[in-house]
Amino acid sequence: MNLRKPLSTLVAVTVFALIAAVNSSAQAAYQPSPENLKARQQFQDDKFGLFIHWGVYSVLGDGEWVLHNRKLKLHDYERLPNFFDPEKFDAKAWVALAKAAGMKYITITSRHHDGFAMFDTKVNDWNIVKRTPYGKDPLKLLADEAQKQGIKLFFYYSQLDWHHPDYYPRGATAWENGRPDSGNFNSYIDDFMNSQLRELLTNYGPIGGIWFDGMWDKPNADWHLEKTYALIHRLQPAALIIPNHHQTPKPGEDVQTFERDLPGRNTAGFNTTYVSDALPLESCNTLNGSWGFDIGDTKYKSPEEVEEMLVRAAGNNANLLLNIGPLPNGEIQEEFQVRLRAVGEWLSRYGDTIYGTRGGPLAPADWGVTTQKGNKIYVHVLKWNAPLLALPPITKTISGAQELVGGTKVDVTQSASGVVLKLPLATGNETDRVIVLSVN
Ligand code: JFZ
Repeated sequence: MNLRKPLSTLVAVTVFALIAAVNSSAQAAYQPSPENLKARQQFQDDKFGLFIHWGVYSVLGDGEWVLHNRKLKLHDYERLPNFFDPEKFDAKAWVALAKAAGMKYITITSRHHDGFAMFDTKVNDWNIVKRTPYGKDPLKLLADEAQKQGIKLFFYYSQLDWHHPDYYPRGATAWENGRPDSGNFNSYIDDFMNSQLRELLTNYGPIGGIWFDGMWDKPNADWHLEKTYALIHRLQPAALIIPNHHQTPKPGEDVQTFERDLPGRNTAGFNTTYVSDALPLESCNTLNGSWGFDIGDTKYKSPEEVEEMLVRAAGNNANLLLNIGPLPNGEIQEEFQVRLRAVGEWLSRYGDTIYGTRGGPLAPADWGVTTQKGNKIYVHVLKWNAPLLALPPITKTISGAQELVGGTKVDVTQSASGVVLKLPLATGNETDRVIVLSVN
């Protein structure tokens, strides 16, 4: 080293080297555990989950944002738990419905932006056990039942809180709701939120993971993510962290999720176009137009629309997390049940081409998508009515092609310029015509 360099340069160089070292170790600090990596594979194999938005807001039948949308005072909103009494809630029936729909996991709101815990938290009394006539912990009942019926349970957890005084300084969605204009955000995260997370990761058996939402309310705040993520991974190494922050994944996160969108598409306008090639992907959407129960929302998607969403998600190498908002009395309305069961019936015939697959060799297109598993490529023809389908080249050699349903042989020609399939005639209005290619 040139000792004649001024001391200031030396110091600057040393400080720079130190910062670089600390930075790179922060990036490299998260090494997913073997359990976690295994859980990621399983998550990708599972492909289809049930999203549930359910809270005291359900009583008003005006969605989970009603507190904010109607600019209510907390003092008034706090009356709601007094008449939240889901006497018809039946954990066994909910889990059985998810299974009948062909879903492999459930992600339920442990608390939404109103901060109201739908579980037995000891950290404060803004929760279902303390404040409602129901007085029980539905998440515990659901966790036990999920365990029994062999389906995974994830907890949605809102980091954004419209009710807690320490959620301060407040974020983009703030309004004058009667909270004091002071509070300790560090305490909100470290003492309050992390204590609740500790409860969720300790008292409910093995859980699938935590689905975070709300960071977008204060995008520049320090959310102490490393600390929170480390806590979760320490308590349950296999639990997956799934953040709905609409940004590039950060260290410690295990799944990249896209809200009302296929990965990278950003038709919703608030997602990122960046798609991780390392993390499992998930796309969430609603069965009607709403997350929480909305009494005026009759925009139900048909089973065929849901099937197409699921197929397109799989072709994009992503899971589909499909939402329903149960009624305040704990029932799941008939319109949802009928549609979910129909999708499950369809999956009993088409599931092989979805579960356990990964995105196929061809880029998703308007005509359809491909999925793959072992030595099979599944060509999902969604929108194509002509007799010949010309596809881009596939590197693997195709040794045979047949229809999934019925097994009829399909004529296929493969050359350096592409693959041409002679499609069977469409018989009516099937959502998805699947051609199975055997490759080696
Ligand atoms: C969020 C929640 O606010 C919503 O209630 C629901 O739980 C959904 C799954 O997730 O939705 C968002 C979040 C952020 C934006 C839009 C919808 N955003 O930043 O535009």
